[in-house]
Amino acid sequence: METRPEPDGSQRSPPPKHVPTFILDGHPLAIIAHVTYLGRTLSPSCGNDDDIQLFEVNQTIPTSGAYDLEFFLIGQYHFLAVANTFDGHSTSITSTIYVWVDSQFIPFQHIPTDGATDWEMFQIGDRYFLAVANSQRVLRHGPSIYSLNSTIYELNRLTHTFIRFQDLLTHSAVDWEFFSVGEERFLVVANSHDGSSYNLNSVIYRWQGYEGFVPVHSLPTFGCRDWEVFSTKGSSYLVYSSATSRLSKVFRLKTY
Ligand SMILES: [Ca+2]
Ligand SMILES: [Ca+2]
Repeated sequence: METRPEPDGSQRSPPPKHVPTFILDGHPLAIIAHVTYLGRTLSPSCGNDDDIQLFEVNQTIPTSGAYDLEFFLIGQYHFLAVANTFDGHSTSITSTIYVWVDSQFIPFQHIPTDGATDWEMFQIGDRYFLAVANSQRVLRHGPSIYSLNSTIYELNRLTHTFIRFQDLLTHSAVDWEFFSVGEERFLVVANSHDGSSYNLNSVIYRWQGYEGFVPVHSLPTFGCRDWEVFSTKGSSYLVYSSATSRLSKVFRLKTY
């Protein structure tokens, strides 16, 4: 469904603050919930939010409890992956990857997910991957299942689709973070809940080529919600936030 702009060509209300914007075809683009806004720029070299004059509704995208939007570029193609969590009845629904064509996002692929909360796109060499965090499967009868697979997909260049690459058992996964230390590639998952406890290990997986991602570290976390990696000169750090505890932890990565 498409929402046309006002007759004067604009909506004078800007999107809320702290919304990530992207530059696409020279336009700033903001995506909020299920609406994409296309902005006009004040200066041709639009590099930051201050240069954006106003946004107008460009498109609406049907979503179901969208928890996360992942915007990424592969070659010349711009993609948007939406993590649909819940449609009011079930968490076992599809999440959709869109591709940008003629100033619109059009569906590229629908992927079955279970309470999807996060998409993480990453590249290893010339291979492109998308990992989904599946948080829970709501059952019609009985308690929800929190320990279930989250899946890594790889873009297949022949079929032009994302194909299942690897399943990893997670416990109400709510975030994936991909990072590199030197030549090594890692994924860390935020395991938040297993149905009875929030006191869980979050797991770091190392890329081992043919074997895919192999668990190498378990980090004790409580109600882990988000992982973020940052580096200073010579050191890399992993920090996680907790939604249930008063402390969040910073881990220093030791490399030998
Ligand atoms: Ca994401
Ligand atoms: Ca994160």
